Amino acid sequence: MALLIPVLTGLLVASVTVLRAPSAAAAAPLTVAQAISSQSGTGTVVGYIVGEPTATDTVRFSSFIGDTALAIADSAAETSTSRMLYVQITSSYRSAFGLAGNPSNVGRALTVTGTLTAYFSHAGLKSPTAMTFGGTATTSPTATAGPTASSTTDTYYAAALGKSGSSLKSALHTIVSTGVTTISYDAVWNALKVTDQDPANSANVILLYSGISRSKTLNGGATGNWNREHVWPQSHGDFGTANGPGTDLHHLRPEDVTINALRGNKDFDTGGSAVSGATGNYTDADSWEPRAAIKGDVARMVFYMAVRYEGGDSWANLELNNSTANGSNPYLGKRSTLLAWHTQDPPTAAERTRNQVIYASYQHNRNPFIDHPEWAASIFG
Ligand SMILES: [Ca+2]
Ligand SMILES: [Ca+2]
Repeated sequence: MALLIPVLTGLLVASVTVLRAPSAAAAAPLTVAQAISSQSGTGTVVGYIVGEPTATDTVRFSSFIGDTALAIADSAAETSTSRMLYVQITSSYRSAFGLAGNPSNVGRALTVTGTLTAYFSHAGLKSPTAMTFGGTATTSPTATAGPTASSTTDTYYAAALGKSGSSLKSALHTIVSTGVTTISYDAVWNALKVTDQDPANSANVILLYSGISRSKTLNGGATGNWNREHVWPQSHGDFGTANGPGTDLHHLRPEDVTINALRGNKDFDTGGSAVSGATGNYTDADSWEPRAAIKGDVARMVFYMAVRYEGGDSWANLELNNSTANGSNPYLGKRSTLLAWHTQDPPTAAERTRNQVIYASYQHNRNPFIDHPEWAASIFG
């Protein structure tokens, strides 16, 4: 029995470590204290919302007057402004995070990514690129899916950390193109049954645009079936379905046959008429607007494609541009709209889990823009 105790203690420690891992997966979050002491570059910070800063040394803890700034701290009970980080709330985040409109947000955990720089002449974070409630992923699927600790993704991205712009893109291209396993187009069917399984019903997959849960067994080409949607259309670069971009799980998703055909090879942009059978999606002659919950997912999928495929192999150099008339050119638009969608709809735990499953079980490469949302603006902004 005496021998068992250290073993059990060891197991407990190991369990705790595994459960903690997902919370650190996104971008090695900083504490508020760390963010206050390293006011440079971009970073992801986790803290508790404590109030609304109105001046360098003044924070309101109630009776809020605006939606443009937050004070966060490592303790939800913090009252000293010297231990708070002042966070700018830009327009797209105000309705959800502003305290005048949402006073009950006080006390909630916040994960925010942005530029670590003075705000109100105080340690701050400005120009956020992602803001979510909670300390990032806390669900268990990623805990069992494999290594997602920050140390692991930091190792994966080691050659990219600290870079920006074209040098960041170049480093990421090498990282996501090295040691990759490609799968056949036929193997994509079974892979999607795993990567896109309905978390509430293991017999079903979730269809990307329509959001419908449908039986895994209804894969095929008939009306009422689901098939393999290429979020980066095959014709934009003419890559077909040989092992490569046409079978890359990072942008392949299940979709209803009819809805898939309606999307066709359109570029992405806002506007158009509501799509029958896919609530929240809109389309017109030259563009497709996905529903709100997947706008960011779509953006990050095509960001990945533009970095993964650079023309140095047998495939076209895929690139984003601001056109919605790309036809069969190896380009996809509209870059500015996709960047806005990426900001509006930051990565969720489910999206991170999908990335991890592709990495661990299929392709052995990752989508960097799910792990490091702040890299999108640096490369495509
Ligand atoms: Ca989403
Ligand atoms: Ca490219």
